[in-house]
Amino acid sequence: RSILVFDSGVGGLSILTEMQKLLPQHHYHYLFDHARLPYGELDEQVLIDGCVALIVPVAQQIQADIVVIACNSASTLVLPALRAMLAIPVVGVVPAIKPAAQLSRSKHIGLLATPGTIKRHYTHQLIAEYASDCHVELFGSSELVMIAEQKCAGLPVSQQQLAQLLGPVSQTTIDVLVLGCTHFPMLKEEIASVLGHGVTLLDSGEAIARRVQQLLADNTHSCDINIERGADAYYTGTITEGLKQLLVSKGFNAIKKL
Ligand code: DGN
Repeated sequence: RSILVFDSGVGGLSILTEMQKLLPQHHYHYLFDHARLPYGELDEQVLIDGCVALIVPVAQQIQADIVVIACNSASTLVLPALRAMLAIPVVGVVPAIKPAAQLSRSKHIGLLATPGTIKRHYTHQLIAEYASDCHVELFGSSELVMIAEQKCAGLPVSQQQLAQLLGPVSQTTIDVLVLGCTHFPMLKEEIASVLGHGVTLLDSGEAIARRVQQLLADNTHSCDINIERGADAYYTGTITEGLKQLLVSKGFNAIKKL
């Protein structure tokens, strides 16, 4: 099958990795909107219109069987518009609030995401529905997104800068931190070393891979003919040589600028 994975930048690769582990038999195409990164700062209507205009033609062109919006900032906003335009399943990635609330012993958890995800109605609804017994602290950061981008471009990550950015998180007594931005699992080790053993980090990668597995198994209009289609990466804006290397190492045939 052909799976289109979308993000503003490299964050979606954290979701892609989990899907490739669970479902290695499929073709993964990666589309990212570097021209408008970071999404956490964008006007909501600009984000909805931009995502629809970018994703729909690529999904049609590659004859995607499923689209994964591997971005919390976009998923908390654009899913209804995309589903109205596409006849295939569209899976979103949203913060792992429910498992975090279940896992927490102290019932004091944190959500680290982009400023956009932190303020979304969708996120507040998730918290009200699944974590009403918890005290949930919200931390928004676009700087961490850019640090994850730098890391994937092959540049060093300053542990000191990271410790400074995570200062407000360190000062709390949370026992579970939701990584509510797909860029943040790229920095999991660095974040863990700042926060120490007392805080469990939780992201949505594995849950999304299982959801995709379920949808592909359920899909009644599946094509039985296994056509070998190449899997490519598509991007807007610019990318560095370091990021190009990373994408090549992920096995994409071609890296194409839109
Ligand atoms: N990776 C995206 C997310 O999960 O929210 C957004 C990163 C960004 O563009 N700010």
